[in-house]
Amino acid sequence: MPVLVHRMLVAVCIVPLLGGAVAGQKFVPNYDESKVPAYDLPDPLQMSDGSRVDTAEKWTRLRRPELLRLFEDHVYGRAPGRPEELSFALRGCDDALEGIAVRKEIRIHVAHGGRSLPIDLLLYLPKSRTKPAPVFLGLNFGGNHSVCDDPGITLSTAWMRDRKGAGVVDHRATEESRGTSAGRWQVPKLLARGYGLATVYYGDIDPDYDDGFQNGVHPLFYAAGQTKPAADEWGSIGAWAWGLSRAMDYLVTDADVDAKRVAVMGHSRLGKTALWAGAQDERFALVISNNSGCGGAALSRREFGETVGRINTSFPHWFCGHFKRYNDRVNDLPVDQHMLIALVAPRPVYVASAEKDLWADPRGEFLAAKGADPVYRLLAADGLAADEMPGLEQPVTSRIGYHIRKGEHAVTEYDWQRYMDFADRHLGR
Ligand code: GTR
Repeated sequence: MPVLVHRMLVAVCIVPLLGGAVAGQKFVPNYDESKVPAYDLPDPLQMSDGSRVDTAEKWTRLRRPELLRLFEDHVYGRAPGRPEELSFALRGCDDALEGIAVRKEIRIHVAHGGRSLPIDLLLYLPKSRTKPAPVFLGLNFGGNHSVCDDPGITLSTAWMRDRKGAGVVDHRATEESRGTSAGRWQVPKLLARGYGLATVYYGDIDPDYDDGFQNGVHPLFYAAGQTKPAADEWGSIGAWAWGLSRAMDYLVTDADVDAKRVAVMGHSRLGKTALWAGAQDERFALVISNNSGCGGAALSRREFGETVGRINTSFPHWFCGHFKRYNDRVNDLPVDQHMLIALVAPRPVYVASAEKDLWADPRGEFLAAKGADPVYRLLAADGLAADEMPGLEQPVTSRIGYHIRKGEHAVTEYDWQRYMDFADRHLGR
């Protein structure tokens, strides 16, 4: 039934530039709902051989693995599992933030194939906790020291994108960059509600630029003579998601963390990453996509705002080589992003949009959440309790959660309050 609902509309005229990959032509995003092309969404409850998935058992044994393979083969690429060597060194454990927090810094040491990579995890826990704390885990854009105004956090020395007003000079963080993303993380508010925060700078796992996969984690796993990932192997989003699982490998060893209540959260490209990590790694008890858009929570087939063709052109390193096949024929993709959300089922998942973030296609994010509903109904008898897109700041808090807030592409305190409410409700306090 919901598939029919999505058999949306109907545009007589489809602008030829929508795919964005026509050489030499400027990409013009479509922001007109009446120009969204007609499309059929693939059915998450139909196997590739055409048979129906009508039991939870068939979903878990056959369809879920099939869908994971399809996303690996066509979208994010296949990632390796745990590396040959994985160890954790506690580099600091101190009271912080005027006594409301314990701050730990952990170096995750990853080694494989004779090469190694350090990944630095920052963990805040509520000082007042009386038992292991539930934790939000997310990758950050600006270095661990950017998430909170805390002089005790080690300043990242890794390469970073130059970001205006973020205290980054010649691709390196300076003291001025401390706390520049504090509004995006709301650490004191999280602690006050009893949650911890675990975070890793995403560039520790793979620096976010297209260098042909010579730096970051990819080379650790090259076979003899291999110089870049094969067309069905991981790009950067696959690598960042892999890094989230390594952070989880640490969290399950920390007795101060309630590892059964770890929520993985991410914004934008890191929201795409959080969804892919949560889809694959069932240790994440809850998954949150904040304004993740194309290649995240938004339906690719709508070609509203950013498109597959456009994202593969601007960011050729994010997805696997095979994803580029679909630049101009998105309807041939064997999956769409509602199926990625469905892979989180039956665990709670939250999709958040922002009114002015049209590039990320808020309606496409809502429709993808809705498209995952039949899988949740089959497994959990609860899905998305909304047939229509809700109004601004009217959160839907069923097992698939959704809101659209006022404002721009960002993570705000409003978003965090909803995520904490959602975690309180679905993970228990
Ligand atoms: C944009 C990109 C989006 C989104 C965003 C971000 O440039 O087109 O897909 O990922 O970056 O991560 O901030």
